[in-house]
Amino acid sequence: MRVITVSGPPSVGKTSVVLKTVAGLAGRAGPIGVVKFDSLSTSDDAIYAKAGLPVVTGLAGGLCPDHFFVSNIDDCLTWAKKKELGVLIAESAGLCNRCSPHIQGILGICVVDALSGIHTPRKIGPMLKFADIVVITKGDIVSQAEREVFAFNVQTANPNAIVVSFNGLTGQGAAELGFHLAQAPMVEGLEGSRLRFPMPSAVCPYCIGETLIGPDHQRGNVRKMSFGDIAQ
Ligand SMILES: Nc1nc2c(ncn2[C@@H]2O[C@H](COP(=O)(O)OP(=O)(O)OP(=O)(O)O)[C@@H](O)[C@H]2O)c(=O)[nH]1
Ligand SMILES: [Zn+2]
Ligand SMILES: [Zn+2]
Repeated sequence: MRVITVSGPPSVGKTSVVLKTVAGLAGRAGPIGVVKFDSLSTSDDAIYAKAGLPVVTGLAGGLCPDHFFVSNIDDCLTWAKKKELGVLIAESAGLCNRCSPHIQGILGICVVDALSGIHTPRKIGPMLKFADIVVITKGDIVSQAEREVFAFNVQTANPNAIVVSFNGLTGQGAAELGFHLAQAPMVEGLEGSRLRFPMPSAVCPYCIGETLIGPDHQRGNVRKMSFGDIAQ
């Protein structure tokens, strides 16, 4: 089975990119299914189901969606095998710019939109830096100059990435992305595979339920800001 991770900030066009690309594959890589990871809620499952794709949803709740992803992705492969899928696409909304779902030996795609501002590519972190392919959507609603600077900044943040411009409304770019998807590496399971980036554990008092503010309540993994020459 081929496994592909598609990550990116909310509403950049991940689902649109997946649906347009999959439609162009016309079964070349076997039946395709999707697992959608999000934090609190999603309606993507209904959209994928309407397109005839088997889909399962994982909501991370209080956890970082990428930590939740890596704790569950192997079970998703088991599900996909039972469904006899040829391709499993894992769509995850990257809400935490410190983490990333990309796994060694698995095709990793990061979707960003050109609307998000030309400095965004270097703010996104490992989700973009460690992707094999960076897809840029919504180029249709920015100027030519912004499109070019944005693409340049993406390539600077991740010099090894294949950068694909994609229009999620028309499907322009789907043939190019489909070509790469159809060649994604085959994997049997992920037991023993490694993430490309060690995710920060970030267990601070507020991660474990603290709500009170002030130094008496900030024990453990707390990092304080520096205010230059103004003593605190
Ligand atoms: N103009 C324009 N709109 C786009 C493009 N790609 C996607 N959209 C629109 O952007 C909105 C969000 O698209 P989705 O595909 O749902 O985005 P997503 O990243 O899957 O969203 P979440 O999974 O909810 O985080 C929709 O209204 C799409 O029609 C594009 O290239 N150009
Ligand atoms: Zn989506
Ligand atoms: Zn995280």
